[in-house]
Amino acid sequence: MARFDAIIIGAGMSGMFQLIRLRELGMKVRVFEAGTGVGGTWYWNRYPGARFDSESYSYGFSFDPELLQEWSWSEHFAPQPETLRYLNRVAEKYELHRDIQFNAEVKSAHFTGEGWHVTLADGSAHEARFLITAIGPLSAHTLPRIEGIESFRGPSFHTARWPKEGIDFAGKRVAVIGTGATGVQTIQEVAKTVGHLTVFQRTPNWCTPLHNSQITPEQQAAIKQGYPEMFARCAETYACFLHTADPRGTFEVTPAEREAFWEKLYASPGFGIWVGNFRDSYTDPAANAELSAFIARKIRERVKDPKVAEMLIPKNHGFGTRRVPMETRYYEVYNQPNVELVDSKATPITRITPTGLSTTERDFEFDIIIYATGFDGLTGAFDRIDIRGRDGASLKQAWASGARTLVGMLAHGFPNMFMLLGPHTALGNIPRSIEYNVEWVTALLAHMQAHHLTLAEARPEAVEAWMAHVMECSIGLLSNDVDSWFTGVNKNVEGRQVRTVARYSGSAPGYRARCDEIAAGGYAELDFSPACGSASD
Ligand code: NA7
Repeated sequence: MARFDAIIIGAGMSGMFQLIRLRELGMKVRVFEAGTGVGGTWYWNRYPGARFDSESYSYGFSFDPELLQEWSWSEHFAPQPETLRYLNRVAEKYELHRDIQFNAEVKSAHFTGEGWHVTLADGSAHEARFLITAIGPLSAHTLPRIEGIESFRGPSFHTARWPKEGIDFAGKRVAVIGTGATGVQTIQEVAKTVGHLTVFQRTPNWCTPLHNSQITPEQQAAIKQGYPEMFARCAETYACFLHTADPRGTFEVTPAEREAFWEKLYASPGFGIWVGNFRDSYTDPAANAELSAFIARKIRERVKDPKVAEMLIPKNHGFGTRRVPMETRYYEVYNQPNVELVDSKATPITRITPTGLSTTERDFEFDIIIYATGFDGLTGAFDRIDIRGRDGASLKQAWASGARTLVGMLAHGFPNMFMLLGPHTALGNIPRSIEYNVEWVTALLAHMQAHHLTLAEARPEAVEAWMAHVMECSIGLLSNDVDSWFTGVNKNVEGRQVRTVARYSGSAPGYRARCDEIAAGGYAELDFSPACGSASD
């Protein structure tokens, strides 16, 4: 059996950066990665049209100034192949491959009393004192629970399991099921070459324009010069984006000013219209209704058939209360004569057949079926590994009615397990949170090394306090009343039918302040063994 100081599960951005930092602590580390390459989300999600919705330069790693100057993003919102190339460049620069085992799916991780015993799908066993999960908040993809799904004779796949060789849609009859951020990116790209496209939409989403463009040489120079200021700005904003809420309330300005502000945001690149809007947009129902009405008008202007336009306008949730898909000529797709929109709420899919699918209303024939049906968010990737802590307690059972963590990185009963991007960390512009979480875990491990501590575990009362804070942050959010991965709902997964406070919705600066306080206070929220202040201290 192979023994390491630390095992990291996952070679996405968090696993990669954690490996770099643990090497600096002199640790012997092994990363287990189910895929055949690094990149995580950007390795798996290779569907056509996959790209950033955050500005490329705000999304890359910030820890290596040399790399920032070396790498030139080609577009303001980079496409997936470019991001994967970037992450491969990082891996190459730091020679990460020598500590990563690919094709290595972790099946179980059991706490032994001294550390973690990890088994892989190939049956091999490995041990380490520390277990670091770098498995991503949106990585456990889910297929719909529809009868006959195995029976379809043509190619069919989930967007997160896209065939590496790619797919030619020319002249093909294609179905896309799902209209979340992924479905929207897929649909607008597939529609360019498809023979006939049928979109199955169960719930419409409020989508707004991305306004992507190439980065000019002048912009490139300014970006490279301005990195320190740009990352400093990301560190100050609510969700680490370049955009942050406008301090004004919706009704503090005149209707004309409001309209002009929204027009400006609608015409500007990126998430500004979502996260840079009036401060009360997602807490005041009246403010949200005004904003939603503005976006609805835009949809009606862009979709020629009024009946189709109405189908595309959400009626049961307001703008921004779910993740806003960013689009490029998405609504215009529905003006194409070879594109049909089917309302899967009114006429649900009843079965997948060998040649297509059936709804309650009619039968469809397809050459290709694409499932853009999303992920078991936040805790799904944890559930798929048999994780057992002290006394054999299962993490899945412990979290059956909702995850319980300390700052999203530790769980009581699971000593020496540290979660990067676990539930209840600040999300938003995710790499910014990844870098913070990795540095925090690294500092904790350095503290343990310095004080000869072998085990660390969140104290139950510290978990209680953090969970109370997580609940408190969520009070008054309109998104609480909407089904989505934000509220822990996935109708395709057993036990995920009821809304919970699944994520941390406080500000990223607030989150970091709390984590910094824990570190500065000598980690009083954690139990250590041997205890702090013992003979070995
Ligand atoms: P999402 O946002 O969870 O979207 C999944 C979509 O799939 C959504 O439209 C679902 O409809 C639809 N869906 C799921 N099951 C079915 C069935 N059985 N029938 C019809 N439609 C179905 O996942 P994405 O991958 O788009 O985005 C996830 C995140 O990745 C995103 O937030 C970004 O941060 C990146 P529903 O809305 O549940 O009615």
